[in-house]
Amino acid sequence: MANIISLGGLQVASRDELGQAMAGGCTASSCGTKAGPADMDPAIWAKVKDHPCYSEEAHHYFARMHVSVAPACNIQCNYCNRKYDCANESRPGVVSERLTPEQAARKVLAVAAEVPQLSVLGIAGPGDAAYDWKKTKATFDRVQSQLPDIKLCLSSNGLAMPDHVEEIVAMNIDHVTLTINTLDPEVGAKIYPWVFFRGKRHEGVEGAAILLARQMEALDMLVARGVLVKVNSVLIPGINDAGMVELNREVKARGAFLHNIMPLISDPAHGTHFGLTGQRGPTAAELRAVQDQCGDGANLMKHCRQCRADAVGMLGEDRGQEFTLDKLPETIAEDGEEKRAAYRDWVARERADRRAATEAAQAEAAALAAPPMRVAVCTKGGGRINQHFGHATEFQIYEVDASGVRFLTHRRADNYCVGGHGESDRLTEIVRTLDGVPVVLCARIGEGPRARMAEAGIEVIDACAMDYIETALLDLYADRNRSPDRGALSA
Ligand code: CLF
Ligand code: SF4
Repeated sequence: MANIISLGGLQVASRDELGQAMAGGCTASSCGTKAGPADMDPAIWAKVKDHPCYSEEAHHYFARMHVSVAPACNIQCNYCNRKYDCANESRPGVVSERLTPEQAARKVLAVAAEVPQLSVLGIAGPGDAAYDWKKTKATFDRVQSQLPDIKLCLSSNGLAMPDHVEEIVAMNIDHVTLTINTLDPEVGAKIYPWVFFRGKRHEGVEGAAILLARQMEALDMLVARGVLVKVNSVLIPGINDAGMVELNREVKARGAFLHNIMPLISDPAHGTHFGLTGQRGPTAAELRAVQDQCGDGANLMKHCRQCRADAVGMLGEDRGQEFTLDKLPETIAEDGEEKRAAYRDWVARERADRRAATEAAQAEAAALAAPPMRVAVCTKGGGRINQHFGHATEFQIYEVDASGVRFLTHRRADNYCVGGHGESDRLTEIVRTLDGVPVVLCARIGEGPRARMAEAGIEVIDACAMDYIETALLDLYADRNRSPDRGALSA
């Protein structure tokens, strides 16, 4: 019987068919990501290549899932209301399903059987995975014994982390996120009203000083043992923004693998201290400015989606509602491991093809001397331009010039349906979302929306449908700067 592999609505009958289906009619390919196997130690590449958060390239191919099993927390953050998801690694607003370790393991098995892209299980709140360690460990132990190919990942405020580093290493957990918002206890006191440490509650600057010292201890211990540490920082205007560059330098000096500077999400409806007292989050421009200032610091993560604590799927999507406890099947399909192995084989071939094609396109673009171009891309994953403009819920923003292609950020846009109710409003919102980005590449667009976008000064091109993102961008850049008639990619 044919080996059916389901890829988010796409069903193909074998590894080769999977490759062909994803490749579509593409003639070009690419992958210009800096963080590839040529840029890092092979042992580190082996740890990050399938992790959608630790490798920008991997986020095009691999999915993560979170389970919420560790609700207890040992600190209070002013951006958190524990009735909601943990703001360290999730978007506040909706209560997650709290699971026992047994329930969580069942859910992971069910997802792994259905989603061949799944490569990582994370525990990321609400609560602290290191403080509520027994439940975290029980969950990871169960999953590891049944799904040894799934990587384990956890996120913590760091206070309890030094007590568990040896176990984390013994359990082969390669990825730990520490949320560190400042180096300064005075600033920390404005973020953390209290911490609970060694059986005692500590408030204000004293509590913040304990937390910050433990965070640095945890970072040092993990790095010394070869665990890849990502530092998350919540950017809070007027509170910790002035110290973010210094924090970036410090965590880089201590060996953090990535630094993820995330915007504060604050709303009175979330019931958080910051929400209720009117503390605002940063604008996109403020976030970008801080990230730009950190340009020479620790590698910055720019593709974070601030996931929910029960998120399932690729980073740009959330299939969590398909896998709530009540929807889990009685019997788990047995061919999940085979499907995941087939998918990984295909990704390895695809990556090699993409790199070779990018090198060729890059060679041509390298000879040109022109200003950088910003381009928005509609993609469903796989590193390709494979999404209809009307189905895009977010745009990935890239910059391309003679030195190559750089991913800048993603910008969210409401789901927009061609010909549907409110089309005009949605297009207006998309135009606003794409401020400063004059070109969009997508798989298809209707003539009406294309004309409307053109009126707003944004050119939408669907002539490179199914091409690899980087190759299409390099070809576009070369066409625009080589040819006075603006090149063959114009539709
Ligand atoms: Fe989850 Fe975090 Fe692991 Fe990723 S999320 S525990 S490192 S598997 Fe990723 Fe989500 Fe951003 Fe976190 S996109 S919020 S960085
Ligand atoms: Fe909330 Fe997470 Fe902070 Fe604990 S560490 S208070 S769960 S945001």
